[in-house]
Amino acid sequence: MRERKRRIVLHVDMDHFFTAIEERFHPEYKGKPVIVGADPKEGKGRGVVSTCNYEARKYGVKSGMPISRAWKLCPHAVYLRPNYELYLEVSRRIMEILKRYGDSFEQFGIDEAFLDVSSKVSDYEEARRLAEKIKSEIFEAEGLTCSIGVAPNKLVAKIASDFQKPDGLTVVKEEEVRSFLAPLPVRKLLWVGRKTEKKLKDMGINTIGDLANCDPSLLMEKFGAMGFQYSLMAKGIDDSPVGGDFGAVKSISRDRTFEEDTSDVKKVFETLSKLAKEIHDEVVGQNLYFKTVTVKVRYEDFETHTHSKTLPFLTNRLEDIEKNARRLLQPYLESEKRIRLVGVKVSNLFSGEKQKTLT
Ligand code: TTP
Ligand code: MG
Repeated sequence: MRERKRRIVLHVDMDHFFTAIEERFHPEYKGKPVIVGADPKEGKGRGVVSTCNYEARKYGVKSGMPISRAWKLCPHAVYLRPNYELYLEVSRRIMEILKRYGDSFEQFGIDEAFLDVSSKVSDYEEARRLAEKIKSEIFEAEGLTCSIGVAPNKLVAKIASDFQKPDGLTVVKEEEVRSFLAPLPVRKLLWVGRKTEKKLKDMGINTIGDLANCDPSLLMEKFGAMGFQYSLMAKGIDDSPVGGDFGAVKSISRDRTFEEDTSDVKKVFETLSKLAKEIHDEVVGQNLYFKTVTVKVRYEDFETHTHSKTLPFLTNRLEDIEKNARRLLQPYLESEKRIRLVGVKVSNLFSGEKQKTLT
């Protein structure tokens, strides 16, 4: 059997990123629950929580939850609207720090990155010290904490960074991978969404350990080729390179819930343009190119549709987001029903650095 090259990979994830930045610029918020997201309007607000700090999480508040629900759980929190420009600026500076530490580097979302440090350290003890150094450098430069996972690959490093949040550092050596993953719920694996989780549960598979012990051919019967992939993931096997594509999950999206359900086409298109602009800022800020544009629409009765177009070329232009989003949304505006929410997403992302080597 071909021997796999030994690797050491770090995954860095900033702690409660948006609220941590807000706290840093407003020390008076420290110790209080802080929530960044839509305007709660005394519980009547629409839209969702972007993120919240760990004080707010104690009350059960979570990313993606309706802001009205957050208000019920924690009315005395500090509620703030997001300031994406500021968050992107801080993100950019942190990524500059991280880049210097790896043989290769891959940003993953606004506040996460992978680093391959295989040639920089000779063992896991040295890797742990390097991770500590990175944590203190980010803290000194930005006053923010992060959590780091150290492991033989991206899959395990990502799960490890989440293991002792906030301000955590979890090292999983090669020989510890199976026992580290075994007790965790299957949902911790990237790609295992709610639907897959449910199907696995019906098969009596709850933990990653259960999944690892399941006959791969049984999984393939149920999930096709993906079943084999699940089996490998559950065993902690992942050869994907840092800086390579980590699958089709990478995307940038924004959505907006209207103050009141609307049939006003002009208003919907204006909102769509605003979302396109926000996404474009992030695309350019992260030096990315995209191929696929998706729109989402939710009607007043919560019926939800998404519709995508994959372009024949890579682009980073605002007009390619905006025009395609409009075109994709158009048919949904002909419905009798009023619209509650619209969203835009770009996916099939490629980094500009790679793009340069292609052309
Ligand atoms: P995450 O890293 O998922 O969350 P977090 O950094 O707030 O908290 P944690 O300590 O658990 O890592 O996302 C990073 C930022 O992305 C987050 O601060 C806000 C934004 N975000 C949204 O706007 N909507 C979402 O649904 C999620 C999950 C994140
Ligand atoms: Mg984070």
